[in-house]
Amino acid sequence: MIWNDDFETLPREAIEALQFKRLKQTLERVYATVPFYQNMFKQAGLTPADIRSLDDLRKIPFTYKQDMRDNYPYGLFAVPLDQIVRIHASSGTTGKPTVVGYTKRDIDMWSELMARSFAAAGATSTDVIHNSYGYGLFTGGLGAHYGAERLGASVIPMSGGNTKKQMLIMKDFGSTVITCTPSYSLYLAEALAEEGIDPSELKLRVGILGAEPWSEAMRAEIEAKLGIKAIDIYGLSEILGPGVAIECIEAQNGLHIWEDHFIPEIIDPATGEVLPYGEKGELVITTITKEGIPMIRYRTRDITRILPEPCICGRTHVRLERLSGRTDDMLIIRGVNVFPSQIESVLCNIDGVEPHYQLIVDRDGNLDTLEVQVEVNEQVFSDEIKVMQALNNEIRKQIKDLLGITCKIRLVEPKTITRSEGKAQRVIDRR
Ligand code: DLL
Repeated sequence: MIWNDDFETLPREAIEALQFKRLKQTLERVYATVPFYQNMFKQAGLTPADIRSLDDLRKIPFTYKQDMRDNYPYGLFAVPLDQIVRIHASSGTTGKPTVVGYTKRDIDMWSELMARSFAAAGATSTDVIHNSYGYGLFTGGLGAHYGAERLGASVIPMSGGNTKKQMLIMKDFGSTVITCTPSYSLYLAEALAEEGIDPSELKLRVGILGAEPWSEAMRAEIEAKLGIKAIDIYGLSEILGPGVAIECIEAQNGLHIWEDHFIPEIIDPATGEVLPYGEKGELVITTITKEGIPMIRYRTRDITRILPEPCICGRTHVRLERLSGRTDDMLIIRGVNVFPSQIESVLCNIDGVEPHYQLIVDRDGNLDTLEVQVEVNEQVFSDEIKVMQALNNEIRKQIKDLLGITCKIRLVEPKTITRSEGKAQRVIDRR
């Protein structure tokens, strides 16, 4: 169902006109209120008046996560603190968290975009939405919660953890939609199987999964194991939280990015050059309606391409191809660029292994080494050693064929790789 026909099906020219109008307002506002942006414009020899078309956006320098750190905690806020009604933060792996603030209108806009996203995923006011994204500083829990309420659905604020209780509630309360990370949905599928609960005994029909990279092959696993449609949702706290882009249930092919609120660009991460639609590169996003902390040309570090072709669902907003990973998660193994999601695709398509894996990167002298640890299923585990050996060779060969690198495969016992309740940690880099 289309939640907001007026905006979601706007013709291209109307989207662009609206984007330009909102961009100008945003630029004028940040120039007037945020010293960081004022400096940035001055250093580039620009004022907001120099931006005369959408194309002129590329004259403006990029902003980076580091800029948020340098202005920690509130330096990039464009309104005084008394207008901020909510603060979230993302932990990140190094240093201080990045802090974001929302005005009342921002929360309203976010709820609206999340409701819109839920509707695109096929959820309606009759659904019971089981929200297993973590509540707290992470944007997943509250972001999905407010959106589900706006949709008019019945939301169960589960948060992460306590899988036994999650299962009980899911069954007894008749949850129809689950919101969580793809890795947690698999964990749940496994836990249900252990409890002897067949997914057909549940009312679950859709999973709205995101917050970490996953592959098409992983989607097939999740859909088969839980008997649901799995929908990919994207977002990041710096830009909003969940609800920046989502797949529609009609096509399940590419994530519509809500262009009446965000301007996406794809750039070459090495040179910063803007790439044409269809080419793969780093996603850069400009927010054009956010008040608390507007972001101009923010380097997301996420790798994707923009798919401008019309979609069968009738929405006119361009789609992002499934995100293949982050520039900073990309492993460089002996000169070859490897995304964990590529290895995941290989593993998910091989019989006998489970979609639970971890990549151990190390250095032996000057050589990078990659060990793929993956769980085998009970059947293979109890089989003869030669079955394991054949499987090992098969995985090694398929990875070599796909990526051109030789890696070590370690088949591990079922249920030995740590399960995640939030974002899965796929890579352990010991270099
Ligand atoms: O993960 C917001 C979110 C919550 C999105 C719930 C979807 C659902 P952060 O913690 O700031 O925010 O992490 C953002 O996670 O830059 C991507 O690298 C990654 N990411 C998020 N969604 C996807 C996805 C939330 N669907 C970072 N596919 C982003 C791949 C994703 N990566």
